Amino acid sequence: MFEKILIANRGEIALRVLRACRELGIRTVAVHSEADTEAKYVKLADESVCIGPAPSGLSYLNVPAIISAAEVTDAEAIHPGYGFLSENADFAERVEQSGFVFIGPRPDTIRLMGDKVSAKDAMKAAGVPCVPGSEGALPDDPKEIVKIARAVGYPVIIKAAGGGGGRGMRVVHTEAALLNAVTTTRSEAGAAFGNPVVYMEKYLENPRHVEIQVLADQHGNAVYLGERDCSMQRRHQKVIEEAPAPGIERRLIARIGERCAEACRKIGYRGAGTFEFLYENGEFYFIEMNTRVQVEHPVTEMITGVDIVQAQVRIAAGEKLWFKQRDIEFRGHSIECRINAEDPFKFTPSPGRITNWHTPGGPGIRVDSHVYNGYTVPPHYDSMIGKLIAYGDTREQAIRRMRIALSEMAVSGIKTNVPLHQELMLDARFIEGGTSIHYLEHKLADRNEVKKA
Ligand code: MV4
Repeated sequence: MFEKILIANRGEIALRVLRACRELGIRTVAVHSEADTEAKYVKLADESVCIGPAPSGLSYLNVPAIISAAEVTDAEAIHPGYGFLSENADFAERVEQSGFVFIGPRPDTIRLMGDKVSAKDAMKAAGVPCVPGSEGALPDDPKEIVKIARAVGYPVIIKAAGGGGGRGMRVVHTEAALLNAVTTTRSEAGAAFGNPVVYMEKYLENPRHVEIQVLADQHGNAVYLGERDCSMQRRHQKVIEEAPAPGIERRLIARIGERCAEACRKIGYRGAGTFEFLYENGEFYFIEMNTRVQVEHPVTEMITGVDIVQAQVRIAAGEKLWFKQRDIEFRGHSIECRINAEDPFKFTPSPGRITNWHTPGGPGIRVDSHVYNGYTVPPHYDSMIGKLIAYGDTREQAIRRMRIALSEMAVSGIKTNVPLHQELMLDARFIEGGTSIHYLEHKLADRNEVKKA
């Protein structure tokens, strides 16, 4: 096992990784920007290194500074967390070339999944069901593009190979709009990602976002840890996640999960990963794979008892998976509310000093947050300041516990989205379960209509 790990991230995930290392008896190095000097995980880490000024481009994305910090502290491995450099294949390569272990997949795998066309090709070849669409990239010939769209059937969606997470896509409803949409998406993609390659899919009008968590070691073993439903989102930012996904048959999850695990074995995947699917009319359609630990990993930990971050570290250290698929039991239900420093109605960021921070507790409640009384939320980064996670024997119990937890939560000095979560935990359609990816945005639009009227 490693003796020392450098954590190349900030906020709640830096603290989460630190705690995983502590339990494994590994010393930690925190790297931080000038804006995060007072952060809790910086104080708790065995060592810390300031890697630059507040803007993330100069600090958390500063590759030479991070590698140097690993060198001067004699760390053996680097955990990238999520966001920042976590899915940057060039960073992973630089880490390994400098003699450190990158806690994540091999750089080639990250590169393969970063290109959404090659990711889909690889998964299709490995037996994962995908959204019907173009065979790989769209050709230049307009006649060919029209032909492909006719075969797929309208509406279609044009996506950038270099995009993902909702960036660089355009829905097309008619042949008349097709070629303009392709041209525009291509040039936007070229400017934004330096890659003008686009592909086409059938546009699914009302799907759910259901993703499968996997773990794979470096010895050819892979398991799936079930699914998460992340359909409750606004502008591609998830707001609530839960596991299991309401109303989906366990047999179907087992079938898709096994396909994902088998795909990991086939491509020699290493570490934790997430297969993102759209789920509509009882069918799963793969869209993208994430090669990092995800924000919402705790709901899976709660229902499986597997510590995903510790697993990432142990796998990176070369351990064989210490359990088999049949050892994994899915028990109970878990819901996560992302707590953001933002206006609960207008969604504008609300950084500043937290003058009172009181977190809930009790049976089945977990709070993953780096925040404390007197902490100042810097304006430079993502507005998420923590996650409230509830567990129950049933979904109903998890919701009841979440309602109580939200009512106990006290935050002063900044605005948070806690009132939005309170509203959602009482929302009839949420309580029923199984809402689509469009539900929250429609609800918020209706809420604004009521306000105007
Ligand atoms: C789609 C889709 C409908 N049909 N692909 C958006 C994020 C990116 N990961 C893929 N996205 C979508 N791809 C097809 N063929 C709808 C979306 C989508 C979406 C997906 C997941 C969660 C929220 C979403 C919000 C809007 C659109």
